[in-house]
Amino acid sequence: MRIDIVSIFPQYLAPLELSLVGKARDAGLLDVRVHDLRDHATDKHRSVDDTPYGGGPGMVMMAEPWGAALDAIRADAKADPWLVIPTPSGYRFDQPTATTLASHEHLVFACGRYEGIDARVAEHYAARSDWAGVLEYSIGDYVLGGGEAAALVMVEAAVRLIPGVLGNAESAADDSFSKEAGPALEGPVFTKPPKWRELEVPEVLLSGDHGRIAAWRKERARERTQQRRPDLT
Ligand code: 6GU
Repeated sequence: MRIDIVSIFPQYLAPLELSLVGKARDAGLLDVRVHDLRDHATDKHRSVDDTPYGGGPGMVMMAEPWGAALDAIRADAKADPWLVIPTPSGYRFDQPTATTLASHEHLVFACGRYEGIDARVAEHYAARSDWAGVLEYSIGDYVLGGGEAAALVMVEAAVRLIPGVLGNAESAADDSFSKEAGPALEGPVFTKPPKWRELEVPEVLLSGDHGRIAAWRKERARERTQQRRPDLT
């Protein structure tokens, strides 16, 4: 899988060198390239934003630098890419969405700042036959300063679903929100020692009775989901 990310803060994407995503890159399962939008600005101040038509507060990112940056990525790509635009005005990004993203050969994330990107950019790339489509996603009901943190979230959620990225021991099958687990949250987990600061690990987990353990875990997950996320039941 290839992922390109365009931002005016390319250093914001440095965490993609670490941990799960960094290891997937080192293993050759993933090709990540980060680009500075300002490299595609046309004036000497390297401007990427301007005042909104119709008035109002804040600034809007201009179509021209975005068009130049995205066309340069397409010229260098093998497959028709999907354009992913993180925005609080987008469709909800959830686990099924992550699974869909993980199935695509090439993703390009356009990280906006300010009041967002001129709407003609999404419209243009949705109509381009050499792009697979345009996807506008929000990661939750709160407002971030820009799309970079949301892109980090979406990339990590998708990359861990690429075959070979997770080891067998850490398989995604029984995650909270995975299809196999149903829409339940996962319950509490414990490791050694069996007693820590007067707190003991639940006896059933030390019993070796796999049937009782599975039933106990299922009940704790059900309780927790009811308490914390009744909307998922
Ligand atoms: Cl994708 N972007 C921004 N700026 N804020 C958000 C978001 C995205 N999702 C939730 N809030």
